Amino acid sequence: MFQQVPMVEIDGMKMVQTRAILNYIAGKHNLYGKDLKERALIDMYVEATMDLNEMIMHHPLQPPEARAKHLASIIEKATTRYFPVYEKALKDHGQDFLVGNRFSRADVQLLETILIAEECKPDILSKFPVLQVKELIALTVWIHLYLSKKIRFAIRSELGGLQYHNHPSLVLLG
Ligand SMILES: N[C@@H](CCC(=O)N[C@@H](CS)C(=O)NCC(=O)O)C(=O)O
Repeated sequence: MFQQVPMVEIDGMKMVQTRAILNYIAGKHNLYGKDLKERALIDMYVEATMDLNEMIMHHPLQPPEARAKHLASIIEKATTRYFPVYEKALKDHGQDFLVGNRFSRADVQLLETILIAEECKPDILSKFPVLQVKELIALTVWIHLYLSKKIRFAIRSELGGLQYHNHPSLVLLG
């Protein structure tokens, strides 16, 4: 539509715009809260993780002399602004999932952000024990889902063979 990727063919549509795609998949698979308030909270959590993702994605585009400062700023924001919110939310309500005591789009996005942030600093979760456990559980479930033949096939066929089939968000397509 706008001559851009990502583009996902799904349910007879050619969808573009990352957020539109992810919102559709989340709605379709019941991962977007039970009411408008849960959806709003999920959106807030998701948008915040995307803010951090964007900072990380822009890192390689920084001029060499600015990279160390930029990386320090990413780590500082991750550990003082973003991760404490998720750690506290999970700790306070004592549930396994961020919103409504059930798996949602916010949990998927948080896992993706944690994995990307760990590429910047492998021990970035060292002060976040609840997030460490959450990551471990999510990865176990994800690997289990991914290794199931049915899911791998579904992802490949829906994405027409694109190489994105091992992305955490896309495992949900199965
Ligand atoms: N807002 C869009 C941005 C998509 C975008 O910037 N795609 C880039 C690749 S990551 C692209 O297709 N660039 C080629 C172009 O704009 O001509 C989204 O979230 O999907």
